[in-house]
Amino acid sequence: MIMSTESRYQFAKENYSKIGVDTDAAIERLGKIKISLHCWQGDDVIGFDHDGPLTGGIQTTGDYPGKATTPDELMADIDKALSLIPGTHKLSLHANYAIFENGEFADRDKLEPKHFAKWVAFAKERGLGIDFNGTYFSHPKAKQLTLANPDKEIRDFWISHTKACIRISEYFAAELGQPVLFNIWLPDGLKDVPADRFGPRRRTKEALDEILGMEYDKSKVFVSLEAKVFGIGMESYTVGSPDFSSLYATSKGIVPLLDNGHYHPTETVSDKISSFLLFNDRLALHLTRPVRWDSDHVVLFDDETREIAKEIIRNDALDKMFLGMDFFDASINRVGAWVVGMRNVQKALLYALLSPNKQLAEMQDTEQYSELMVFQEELKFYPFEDVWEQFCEQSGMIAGRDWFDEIKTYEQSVLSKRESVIE
Ligand code: RNT
Ligand code: ZN
Repeated sequence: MIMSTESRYQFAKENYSKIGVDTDAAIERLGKIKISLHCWQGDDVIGFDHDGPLTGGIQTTGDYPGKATTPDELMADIDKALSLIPGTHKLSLHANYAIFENGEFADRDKLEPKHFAKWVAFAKERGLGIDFNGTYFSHPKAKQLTLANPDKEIRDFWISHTKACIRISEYFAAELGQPVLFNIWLPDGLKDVPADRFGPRRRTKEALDEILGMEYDKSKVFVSLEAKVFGIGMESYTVGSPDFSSLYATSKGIVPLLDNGHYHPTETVSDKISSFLLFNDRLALHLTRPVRWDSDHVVLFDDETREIAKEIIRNDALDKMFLGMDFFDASINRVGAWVVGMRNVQKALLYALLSPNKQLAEMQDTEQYSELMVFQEELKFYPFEDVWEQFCEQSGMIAGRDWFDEIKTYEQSVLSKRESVIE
């Protein structure tokens, strides 16, 4: 006998209710969680303001055909991805995705809201929010050091860039009526053993202080600082290390941003979240998948992603979090990569929402460690899939892998016809 989605869901609902979990409530909560879709997966982090390669200690690998090379192409690809992702989300833009019209150009220190007007129109039409990122790489003034540069002129350039970005973030917030996360990730570092670790960090601290001294609406724009342990060509010293960035963000009352590809391989962001929540009002995440290093592979429904989701849900921290994705795989269909990553984050959150968190914590507090292990293992076999299917159906989305047929059709009819492929 083949059971309908509805009867399978009823069966799952009953099973979960026996352990005190309300599946309807979980689905409802999941439907409201916004995740920021990172625009840079669509074009290998190139953007529209320079011709040169991607620099700054990060790299994309692969040459899958059909990447977006114009704003219209990128927007069409984002639309395709969004059409296969349940819910209404946010778009994470980088400053180098400014759209210049009629031959106009503005360098990064001179960016203005009008250079993002097309993105605002795009977001408005789709009910999306926007998060923003300063771009301190792929630029002649970002050879090795930006805010840490000993040359005041270069430091000032990047200070101006950041201030311009904060003003643009205010514009996004005002236009879209939603708070904006503005993230600063600095690639500054050195390939070899430094002679002075203090100086570059002091200069960075002072530059950030100067930036944050500007007037901006702190109830609408949340500035975050992203920590990192190393970059390509910056193996020996990273100015914005985890210690520097966390201490700076926490002491200044801005938002720490944890990217789960930015730590030593046996460190986990899931273990860091609770500590940050104790000392910060807000916390931002870049969800990614590091394979042996900061490789920025597509997010999977894997142990660490689930563990991160559990920390958010069981600490009741959803309202404090900014969730964004950050990966760039150029070796596979880029639109499909977005969809898999977003859906996996949603699956991990659903998995966490379907966990009897109070009961489990009680077992820990009463030292029932064997029971706790047995129960946690058993939960892995609960009918999670049926609840996911119900969630997708309610959102008007395909639950199983058949959504990929749409990506294949899009590849045949759109991606494979792009100039970059035909040339
Ligand atoms: C780099 C950081 C940063 C970038 C994006 C493009 O290691 O993770 O967040 O990936 O800003
Ligand atoms: Zn990141």
